[in-house]
Amino acid sequence: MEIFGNVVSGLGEGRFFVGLTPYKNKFKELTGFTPFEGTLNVKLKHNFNLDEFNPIEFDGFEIDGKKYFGGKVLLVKLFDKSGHSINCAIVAPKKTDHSKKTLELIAPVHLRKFLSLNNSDVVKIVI
Ligand code: FMN
Repeated sequence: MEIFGNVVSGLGEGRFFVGLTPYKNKFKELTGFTPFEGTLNVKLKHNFNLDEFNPIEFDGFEIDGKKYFGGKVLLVKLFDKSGHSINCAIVAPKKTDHSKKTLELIAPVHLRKFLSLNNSDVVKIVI
């Protein structure tokens, strides 16, 4: 399945969460890569239901009495418009500010740099 969307900016909160050691370790275990500390946001034209693709669930945890939510990840491949690609993963935390039209991606590298992406660039996600 192929999905097209546009690169958009987030609030930069994804970076904080992905940088937390328990999330980092979980993503390493579930995806095989240590995630770059940040997420790439991709806005779609339509709502996206990750559950249709059998995502892997991960549990939340607590640090110093603060609860962090679990969520779901799905391994995908991201392509830029020139056809360059990289294996990465969609992350859907149980609690998020994003609508069902925005996907958050994690990868072993800084995706904006690796694929020279700018806001509004079209990308393809292959599941
Ligand atoms: N938001 C929360 O309020 N509580 C959480 O426990 C939480 N866990 C998250 C875990 C991960 C791995 C990610 C990527 C996000 C999490 N969020 C959580 C969601 C962020 O608050 C935010 O909605 C989202 O990451 C937007 O980031 P951005 O502005 O960088 O796009």
